[in-house]
Amino acid sequence: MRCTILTLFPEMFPAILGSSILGRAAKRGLIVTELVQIRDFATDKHHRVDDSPFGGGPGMVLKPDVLERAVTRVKSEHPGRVIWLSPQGKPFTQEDARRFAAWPHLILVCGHYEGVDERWITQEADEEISLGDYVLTGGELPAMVILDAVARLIPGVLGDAESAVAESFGTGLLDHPHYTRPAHWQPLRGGEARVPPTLLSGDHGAVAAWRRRQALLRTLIRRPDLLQRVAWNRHERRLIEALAKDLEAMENDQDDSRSRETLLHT
Ligand code: 4GS
Repeated sequence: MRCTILTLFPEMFPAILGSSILGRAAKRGLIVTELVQIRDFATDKHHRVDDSPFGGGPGMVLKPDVLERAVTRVKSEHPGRVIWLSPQGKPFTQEDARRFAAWPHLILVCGHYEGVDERWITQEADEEISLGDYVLTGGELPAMVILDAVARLIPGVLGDAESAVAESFGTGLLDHPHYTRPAHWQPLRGGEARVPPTLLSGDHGAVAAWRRRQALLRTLIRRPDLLQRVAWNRHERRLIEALAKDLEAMENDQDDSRSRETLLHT
């Protein structure tokens, strides 16, 4: 897979692209990343990439013609789809990561200042994507996040041990809790320290069932919105409804001093 990133700050990328799993994927040729300096496509002698907004007001706006020239050069070498990163875009999800992983060439364009001339988005961007409801200083971190989420879905990028982790959000649920040695840990500050006994039982069926229930419970409590997105089978639907009923009963029981999250450790 090829990914081209258009940015005013290409020096922000090498540490991320060259380290860990992304670095290994690049060395193996599984992903090819190209950084393009937007400023190289300015035509005036001061290499201006931005200008003041029509209508007045503070801040600067990226010039549409400069980005157009940059994207045209990139596409002339390898046709691809253009993603503009901004808080006005569609919130990025794992489903988008799966979609982008199937494209041969992903072109990510990082904004700065107040943004870009809206006509460029209309003319040149195939999609506008947001990393979340907060304001960053530039689109570089969102581009790195998207590339990271996409790269790990490309066959061969993850090793076997890492692939197991791909299961968690792939199911549409939050991950279940994890525990490791020591089985008996005495935290200096006190508090919950027990490993759920099922995980120590050696009963693989019981462990799988416990994890599934925990993942469902956590999702119900923390992110019920996620449950709407997936087409559950009849068995799963019944399990979700039973757990939701348990939760509701706990909430209605005034004498039950346990928090809902306590269910997660039983
Ligand atoms: C995001 C975001 C962002 C918006 C870039 C203000 C500089 C900044 N980009 N998801 N101008 N959230 N961009 O905050 O994608």
